[in-house]
Amino acid sequence: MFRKVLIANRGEIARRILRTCRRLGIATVAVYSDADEKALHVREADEAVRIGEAPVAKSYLNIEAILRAAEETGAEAIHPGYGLLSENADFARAAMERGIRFIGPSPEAIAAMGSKVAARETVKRAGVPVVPGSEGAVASADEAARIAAEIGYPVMLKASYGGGGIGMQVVHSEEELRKAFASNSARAKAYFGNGEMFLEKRVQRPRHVEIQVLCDGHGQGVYLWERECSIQRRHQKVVEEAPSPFVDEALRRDMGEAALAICRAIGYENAGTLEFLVDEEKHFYFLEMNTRLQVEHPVTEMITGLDLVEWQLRIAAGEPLGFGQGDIRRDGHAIECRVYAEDPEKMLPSPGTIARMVLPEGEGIRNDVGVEAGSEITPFYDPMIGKLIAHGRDRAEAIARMKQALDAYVIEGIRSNLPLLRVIVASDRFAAGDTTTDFLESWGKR
Ligand code: MV4
Repeated sequence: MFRKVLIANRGEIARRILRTCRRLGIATVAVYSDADEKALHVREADEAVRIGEAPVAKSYLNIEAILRAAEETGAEAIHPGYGLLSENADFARAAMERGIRFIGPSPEAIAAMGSKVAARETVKRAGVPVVPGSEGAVASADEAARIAAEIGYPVMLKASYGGGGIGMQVVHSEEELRKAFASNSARAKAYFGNGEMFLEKRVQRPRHVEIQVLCDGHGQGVYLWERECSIQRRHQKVVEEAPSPFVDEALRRDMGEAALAICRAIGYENAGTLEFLVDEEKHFYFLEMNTRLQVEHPVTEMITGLDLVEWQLRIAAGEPLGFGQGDIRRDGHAIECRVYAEDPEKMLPSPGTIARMVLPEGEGIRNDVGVEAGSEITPFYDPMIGKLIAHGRDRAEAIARMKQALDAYVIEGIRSNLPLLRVIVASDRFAAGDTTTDFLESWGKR
């Protein structure tokens, strides 16, 4: 196992990684920008290195500054967390070339899934269903119109390197498609440096179900069941849970086997997540793969009893999993609510200083937070304050515990989405598990 690990991230996830390192007796190096000089993750790490100014481009995305910090402190490995450089194949390769282990998959595996067009073709070849659509990239509006006529409207126009809904649009007619093609491609090019586009048939009332996997470097892989992430707003997940109330044993097994087939096809190593759309008839279609730890990983940890960061570290250090699919537990039910510093109606960031903060406690309650009273939420970074996770013996108990915890949660000095979370968790539709993608459409439009 590693003796010292550098954490190339900030906020709650930097603290989450620190916690496991400490438990395993691994020394930690934090990195920080000028805006994070007094941040909790900096205070808690054994060492901390300043890597630049507040904007992420000048600090948390500065590959050279981070690699230098690792070399100067003698860190043997880098954990990238999520976001930032976590899915940057160049960063993973640069670390490797300088003799530093990247805690994640190979640069080739990251790149194979970085392009959604390439990922679709790889996944098809592995025998896993994708949503019917274009073969490869669509080069022009004319070609898009031809393919859309074949698959039938409505279609989804998507950007190969897109994310957060950028470059993505539902299209109902050829006229709309011709207009949408150039603008979405240009937007994707501006945001992600690549305007490559593709088409899919639109799936009606889909659910977003994702499979967590762990694959070691010795050919062993397991799936850690699914997470239901259909409650999103503007392509930002708000509430996640495990298991999914919509997934039965047969679907769970089929999706798990499909996830592992994809991992085998690309020689995947470390923790990863396969995202799928599931339609009303319980057909599933591969969407994309996240080649990193995800924000919502705690719900999987709560039902399996596994520490995903620990297994990321062990796999990166070359250890075998040492257990198989039959050893994976699935105990009870877990729900996560993302608490954001934002205006609950407009859902726009609400920066400022947290005057008072009281985290709920109790049986089955977990808080992963990056801030405390006195912390400033700056406009430089993601406005997530923290994640509240509730576990229960069944879904009803998890909901009851989450409701109580949300009522006890106090944040003063800035606005938060706590009122929205309370409404969701107390709703009849949530109780019924009726959590399709249109769940939050009405909220905020009142
Ligand atoms: C779709 C879709 C319907 N049909 N693809 C993809 C990225 C994710 N952020 C939203 N995506 C969707 N892709 C096809 N072919 C609908 C969505 C979608 C969605 C999916 C799951 C949960 C919430 C959603 C909210 C809006 C759109």
